[in-house]
Amino acid sequence: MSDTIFGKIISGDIPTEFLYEDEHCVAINDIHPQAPVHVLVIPKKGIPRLVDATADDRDLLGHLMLAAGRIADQLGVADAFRLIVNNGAGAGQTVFHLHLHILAGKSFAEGQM
Ligand code: IU
Repeated sequence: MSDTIFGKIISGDIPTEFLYEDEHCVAINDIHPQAPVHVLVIPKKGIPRLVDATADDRDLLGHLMLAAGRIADQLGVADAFRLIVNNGAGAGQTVFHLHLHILAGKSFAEGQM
């Protein structure tokens, strides 16, 4: 667990609806959606940034990717979604508990980030 808003969501201190939950991660709607579908996939383990993950986290990182695909499928956007990890404040990371953004439901123009 981490002492961040996501740690508190996962521990239940801040009650939040989970769109998905398994042994290793949860998914929630982003509070400030940047697209019609904007879901965060959050590991229960509180790794601050992607670069803080170690070889011990290899299975967990794979699990998160697979979970993101399943969640996108559940949400009906499996054919067109974007998966983003912001690593570090300079890249726009604001919550220092690793998470994947699933973005979908709008057109992502070719070549644009
Ligand atoms: P970032 O990659 O650290 O920038 O993403 C953090 C996201 O968490 C961002 O999109 C926020 O809108 C979102 N979020 C949230 O869903 N609920 C919250 O209580 C807080 C942030 I604080």
